[in-house]
Parts: sequence; C-alpha cells; structure tokens
Amino acid sequence: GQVFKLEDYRPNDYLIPETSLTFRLSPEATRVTAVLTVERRGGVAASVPLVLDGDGLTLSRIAIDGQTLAPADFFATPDQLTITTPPAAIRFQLLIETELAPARNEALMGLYRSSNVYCTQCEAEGFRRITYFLDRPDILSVYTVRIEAQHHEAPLLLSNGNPAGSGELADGWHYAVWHDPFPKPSYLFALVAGALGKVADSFVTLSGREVDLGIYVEPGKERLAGYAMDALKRSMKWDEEAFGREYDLDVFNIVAVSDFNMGAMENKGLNIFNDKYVLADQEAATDADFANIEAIIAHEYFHNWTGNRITCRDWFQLCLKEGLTVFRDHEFSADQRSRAVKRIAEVRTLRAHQFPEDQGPLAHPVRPRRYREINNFYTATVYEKGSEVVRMIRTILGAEMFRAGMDLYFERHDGEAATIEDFLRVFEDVSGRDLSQFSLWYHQAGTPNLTISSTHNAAAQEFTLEIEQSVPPTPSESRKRLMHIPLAFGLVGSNGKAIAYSGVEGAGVEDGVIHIRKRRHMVRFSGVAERPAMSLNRGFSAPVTLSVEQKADDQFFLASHDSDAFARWQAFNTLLTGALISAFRQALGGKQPGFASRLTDLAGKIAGDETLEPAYRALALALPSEADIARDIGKNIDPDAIFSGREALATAIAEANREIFSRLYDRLGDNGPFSPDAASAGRRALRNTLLDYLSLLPEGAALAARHFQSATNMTDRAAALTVLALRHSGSPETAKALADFEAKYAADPLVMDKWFQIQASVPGPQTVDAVRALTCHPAFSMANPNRVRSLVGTFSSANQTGFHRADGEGYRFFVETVLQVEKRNPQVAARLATALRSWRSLEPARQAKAREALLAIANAKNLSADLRDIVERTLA
Ligand code: HT7
Ligand code: ZN
Repeated sequence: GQVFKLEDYRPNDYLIPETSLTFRLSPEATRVTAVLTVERRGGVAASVPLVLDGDGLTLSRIAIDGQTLAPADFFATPDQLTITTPPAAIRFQLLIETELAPARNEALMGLYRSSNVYCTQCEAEGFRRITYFLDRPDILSVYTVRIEAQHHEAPLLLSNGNPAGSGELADGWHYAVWHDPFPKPSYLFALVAGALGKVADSFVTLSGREVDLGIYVEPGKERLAGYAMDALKRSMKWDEEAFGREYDLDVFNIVAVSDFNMGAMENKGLNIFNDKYVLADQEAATDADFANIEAIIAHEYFHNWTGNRITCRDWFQLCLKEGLTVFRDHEFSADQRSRAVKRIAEVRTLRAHQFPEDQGPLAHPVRPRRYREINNFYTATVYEKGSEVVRMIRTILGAEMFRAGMDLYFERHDGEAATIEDFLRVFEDVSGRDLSQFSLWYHQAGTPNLTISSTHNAAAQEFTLEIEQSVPPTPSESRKRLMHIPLAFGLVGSNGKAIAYSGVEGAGVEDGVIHIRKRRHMVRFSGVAERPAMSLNRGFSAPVTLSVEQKADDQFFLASHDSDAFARWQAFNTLLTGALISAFRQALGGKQPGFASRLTDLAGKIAGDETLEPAYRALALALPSEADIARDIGKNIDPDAIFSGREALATAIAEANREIFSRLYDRLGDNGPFSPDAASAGRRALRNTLLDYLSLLPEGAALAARHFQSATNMTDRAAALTVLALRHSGSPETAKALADFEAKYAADPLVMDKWFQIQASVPGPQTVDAVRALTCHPAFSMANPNRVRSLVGTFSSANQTGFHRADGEGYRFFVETVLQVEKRNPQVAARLATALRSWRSLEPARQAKAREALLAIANAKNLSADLRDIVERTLA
C-alpha cells in the first residue's frame, strides 16, 4: 500500500469554498448531487488537472457550469475523479452525481444505515465514499445540504449547522435544508435521517444567545438521555468558564446510533454517538458508564473549538485536535468529580493502553511522520499521550500563561487548518520560552525512563538526587535525542510534611519541578538535616517510567503520608507490583507465594481510612491487572503464573483483613436513593472492591450471590456478576446469576454487552470454547462493533490466561474471528488485531504460536489495507 509522508504535504492547487449537497435517500439507491464551487489557487495554471478523491463510488452525472462533460474531459474510477481540462476561469461550478447503497454499507464509513436510521461517519476519509471531493482536512468549505426522504421512512432530517427550510414533496416525500456558515473540512460533514425520539432543552451562552439542544435516540428511549443532556449543558458552561469558549450555532444536536466504529464523532453542530455513550439509567448503566458518557459528551462538544473552528492541516496533525481535546475533557471531569481520583484513573488508563503501544511494534510519535492507513492512528499515543504532552506544557508554563497561550491559539488560528508547530508557537510567543527541545514529545516515540538515585550526607546536611534519562529505541527510530522532562517532586520528612531546604545546587528546579534536559542531571539540596523520602513524578507530571532506588520503608511511609494523592497511590501501587512480581517468580518456580504482613495490613488501613475518599480507597485497593504486571515484568511472560501469583496476593489481603473489610462492606451497604454523582459512585466502587476480596474467603460465592440478588442498580449487579463469574466460575450461584441476568436483559443489547464481556473475562483455558459458543447467541452479531468488542475484544485484550492459552487455541479463535469481522468492517478488525501487539514479550512457546497466528492473518487473501497495516507492523 501507499505510504503517506508528512514531508510530502503540499497545499492543493484547488479550493472548494462552497459545497451544496442534495441527498435523495433510499436504502439501496441513494442519489447524491454535489455542486461544488471550485476555485483555482492564484498562480496555478489552468492546465493543471483537478483530481478528486473517491472510494468505491459510481458516477452517474458530471457537469461544469451547467454543461455535461464530454468523456474526454474527465476520467472516473471508483477511487478517483480527474477533470483533465478544467475551465480557464478561476472559479467554476462542478456538479457530480453519485449513487450509493447505504443499506449495504457494513464498514460503517460514509453513508450507512443503523437500525433503519441513515447516518454518516466521515472522519477520517469517509466523505469520499459519498461523493468525489478534495477529502483532506485543509479544504474548508461552507456547506448547504438538502435532504429528501420518504416521510414515513425518515420523518427527521438533520445535517450540520442551522435549519434553513423544510417542506413537503410529491408522493409522500419531504425535504429539509441545513446551512452551516462555518467553513469546515469534509470529515466534519454529517447527515442523519430516520424516525427518532427527541429530548429537547436549551442553553443560554455567556453573551446571551439561546441555543436549542436536541438529543435524538431510538423512540421509547428518551428517558435514558437525561444524563447526557445534563452533561452537555455542564460542558457548555465549563468551556465558557475554563477556556472562554462559547458555542456558535443556533442549534446543537446529538444523535445516538447503535452501529458505530468508535465512541462518538464531533460533526459540526451534529454530533453522532455510539448509543452506549448516551443512554443511561441506574438499571442499565454502571457508574463507569455514567462517567464515560459525561467525558465523551464533553469531549465531542469541546471539539467545536479544538478540532472544528481550528482544524488540522493534515492527518499527521491528528493530535492537535485529539490530544488537546482529551486534555480538555480530562480537566472537565477533574472539575466535575474528584481531581485526585480522576488523575489516578487517567494514569492507569495511559499505562494500560499507551505504554504497551509505545513499548511494542506499533510505537509511533504523538505526531507520526508516516502512515499507510490513517484509521490505525486513532491510538492511545495520539489521544492519551497527546493529552499528557499538553498537560506538560501547562506544567512548564504555569496555569495562567497556559491560558494566555490557549487564548492566543484561538485568536490566531480560528477558521484555519493548523499544525503542531502553530500550537507550540503560541506558547513560545506568550511565555518567551524556547520549546524546541520540548517539542520532541511530539516527534519522538517511546516512553522515556528516568533512573534516579539519592544520597543524604547528614554531616553536610545535603541531599543529592542523581537522575539519568534514556529513551528506548522504537521501530525506525533507533537513536533518540534527549528530552525535556518536567519531573514534579517533593521531599517528605518523617512527620509527613515537606522538608524545607535552604538552597539548591544544579539547574532547572522551579516550583517543585525538576526540568531534566540532559542525559545526567544532578540536584543537591542543602540545609536538609534528616534523610527525606522522595516523592517523585507527583501528579504524574511526565509520562515516563521510573527506576528508583527507594527503600521499602520509604515506600510504606509515602503510601501512608504523601500529601500528593497521586504519589501516595503510586507508592502503594509500587509496593503491590513488587509483591506481585515476586509472587510470579515463586509461582513459576512451583512455590506458594508469601507476602509481608505489613503490606497486607496496609491494605486494611487504607480501606478503613476515613480521611480518604472512598473512590481513592477503591483505586488503591484494586490490584495491578495481569496485563499491568506483565508489562512491568517485560519479557518471558507466562500469564498463568502471573494469574496465580495475583490470586495469592488477593487472597492474602482478604484473609488478613476479613474483619475490617466485612464491617466496612456492611456499613457501605446503607445507601439512600441512587445518584450517579462521583461521591456515591465512589462508595459503590469501594464496596464492590471489598466484595471482590471477600468473595475469596469461605462463603464468598454466597455473599456475591446475595450482592447480586439485592442489587438495585447495574453497578452493583454487574460487579457481583463479575465476581461470581471470575472467582466462582462453574458454581451453581454463578450459573443462576448468569441465567437471571440473561433473562432479564435479553432485549437490551447494551446490557447484554456486559453479559458477554463478563463471560469473556473468565480466566482459564475453558473460556475460549465458551466465547466461541457465545458468538452463536441470538443477542450476538458480528456486524455490530459493540457486540464484537464486548465479546471478542474483551477476550483477546483483557483475558490473559484465556487468550494466551498455552496450546494456542485462543489465537486460533482470534484469527478466525478477526478475518470474519474484516469481511464486513476492516476498521473494527484492525483494532481487534492490535491485541497481539505485545506478542514478543511472551515466553517462547506462546510467542511462536502468536507469530503463527499473525502470519495466518497476514497470508489471508484480499486483506484490507487496515488489517494488513496492523499485522505487518506487528510482525516487523
Ligand atoms: N474524532 C472522532 C474520531 C472518530 C473516528 C475515526 C475513524 C473512524 C471512525 C471514527 N469515529 C469517530 C472521535 C473523537 O476523537 O472525538
Ligand atoms: Zn476527539
């Protein structure tokens, strides 16, 4: 396939300042008439052909300025339309008519039907599946869209911008016209048509304009959109307060659809969502679902400024909108909920998804320089690491200067298609700082490591930190340059307070942050009488790994006393990880792992510490996942040994804290009426974490079964079902709970996703057969991305012992399924296939079987560009 390179970027010779589209909708034969105002750039010769992108299109009519083109004047293939001899005039009108079959579009890109609703997905390159166009983000056009449909089939007709007319037509047809005054790239175009229920509300902006808000859902599900609407209004308010950004159209619509390749899409004025991120009530959604809805509603809304008003020059700049918008949604959630808890959760996600990507064959810079298939670059690196890079800019500049930089960014680039260089320049301009070394965070792949050691000279009252940075090699980048790493730190005294120091020798210490720029960095603090405990990377100020010589006593101390909530959580997590790695080694050697009582006792102390938020305690008590442990071990992974070591620690913690955990579990059961707020969710999280431990003790299955039966919300019900399925698989209690759940929710696909997900997570060699059988369940469908991700995605990316079954059966099922999904939906298949990205860290026998599986996919006939790209890079 073709390789696209950043350095090849050239502005196009033509522009399309205006686009007028008419859709005559029909499932098998939709006619699209595009009238494009085409403008040749100054200085470009009239003889330069106009080459438009297409993807699988059928051209039925073409005309310029009202004249049908002669066959000699153009050349059309499904994937390209070339106007060989454009008119001499600078501006001309090009009419293009194409015919589509939305009902047969299973790739869910372009115009497709989801449960009888017509909808579109154009990012990144879906617009070219609708009509021929300059389908690239730097071509900004003002769109007017007319939609015609049969009234009974599609009473609702939506597109971007503001409504601009509607009416009846002959033979039961009707139409609506939409006009979007803001020039936008084609990837932000959207259309929705169908029979949908509406939830209406309004929002008055800072400057007093009233905006009509609408959330459209499957008829009958309107009452499930209330939380999303509330989250939308809070997002609109927050963006005014935190970033001074007002909404700019008269209407803002959100539509929930049930077949969607990703989470949601920020189309201008018409966001389209995976219904999983809109619909919620306590009966069907967990607290995690509520939090995701809030975050994703906010994320897509925030794109209106970071992505839509200021868009990307090309797809290499994807992080310009995505990393920045993730940063904005993280800050929003931190303000709406608990900042400390949110930060810990973010870091856990980053480590679980981005670190393995950065440390494996699919590693790429936050701003890649090459791609073969852009759909495969909607990654944790672009999104999550991209957000961390923005956070570091704020750490370096301080909150005020950062805000000034953002204000300048909006002022300078509104209405433009910008680059990362533009973004960095505003911060340099407002602060006078040189961010050129810092910019490596965008250009260089790999997770930097800091090796840190310390010495305390009591006589001289000096405390010295020696820091060494290294960035591991990544694919096609063997030599790395030195980074600017802002490391927030604290020196903690034996009273738990910050140790005051009288002076600092060594460069780059500013407001509790060490700015590391060289390979070796030394900082000497003077006036330090007692040896402090080092609290490092506070708040996770930099997305790095640390190798620290730190006494266990200090870790224990910090886990109880660090004033930085993140670092305190980290200290306990580091202790747990150390114990889990030793347990893994003992399990490998056939020994029964043992654990220090001060570790298991500390778990009890944290659980019962009423000065800590329940949500924080739940996060602290959650053991590192099997995948987390595997990542920290790094190589020669035997998932079965990791699993048994982890179970042993969980059991030891449960046994050591039976009394404390039981008492607290009972106490937390006294809850009033359900509320999805963060504090209530935190109490449920803690109680469900305790249930997880208590379920390992005698009578654990009965306790979990009671928890399941008495649950009054999905958070508790799903938590109990998870505990039953994962800890007591095969027990009568589990069989009954699974059957009850299925009977109760058979008609609710989003809830059935949880049922699939839980069963796909059951550890052990038997699960692959269970998952295979579940692919034939009436509620399952290979055509629906949510179903596929719940069952197959969960099994392959979150079930270490099941997927990596020693005889390779998990991989065989995976190959079959990925290839089956790929026939319909290459994007979803390619994402599934990333589950094997860390195959080289497995022990040799599994590694060989994983490689065979990857080769089986690579050698399949007619592989899509999406899947080929992932598999070939994974094998390289
Ligand atoms: N900007 C959106 C990306 C997206 C997408 C990309 C490829 C294929 C399908 C897609 N659906 C949505 C989502 C976002 O980051 O806000
Ligand atoms: Zn986004």
